[in-house]
Amino acid sequence: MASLKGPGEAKAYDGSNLRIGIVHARWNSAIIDALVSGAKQSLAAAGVKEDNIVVQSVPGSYELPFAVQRMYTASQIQSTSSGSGGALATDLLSSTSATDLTASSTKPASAVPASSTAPFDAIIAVGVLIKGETMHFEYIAEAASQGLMRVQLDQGVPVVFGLLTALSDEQAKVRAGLGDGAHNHGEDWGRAAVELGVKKVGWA
Ligand code: DLZ
Repeated sequence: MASLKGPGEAKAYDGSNLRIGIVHARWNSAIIDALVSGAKQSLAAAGVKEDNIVVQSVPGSYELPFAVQRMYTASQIQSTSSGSGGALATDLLSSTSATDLTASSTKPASAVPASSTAPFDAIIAVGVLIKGETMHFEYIAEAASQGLMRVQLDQGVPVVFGLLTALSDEQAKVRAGLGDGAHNHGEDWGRAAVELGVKKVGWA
């Protein structure tokens, strides 16, 4: 029987026009590496070009909201100053009509160069918090969660919540696909980034 949990049936969205950022914390790096790798696999499977996936890191999860905010605004500046990227971004925005919402993007893959300078279509924030003896876990989880939500609403860019809040090492490992039958949540985050990147315009 299919599991009750999870994102439901996955539709295939075409990510070949997208530019996606990944920013990850370095705390608990073995688990982080597996999650980032899972996210990148899903992005590649959806057609996102390798050169259009930009990966940055920060020390810990507490730094994620600031990093996402800077990554996105820097990509906007880069896009307007490089000319072609700005034009490309405008072109892409106007190319997706409201009726495209659940369909794959209709733009030909060749429309986006292998290495784009357009603003990010979505950013995945990846962190792993494992509960310890102090209150760090609670404070960082709360601050990072609120901060990531604030950034996506303030900036108008989809931010995928790739923050594991595990009560034990084992819980974190299982959610990073490390172990028999374990599911890598990073794969879901990659798919979520593509879906939101495709859908982010034309909600009217
Ligand atoms: C300090 C701290 C602790 C105790 N635990 C974690 C953790 O489990 N996962 C994580 O991503 N970061 C942790 N950090 C680091 C903070 O997120 C942050 O990097 C520092 O407090 C510096 O601002």
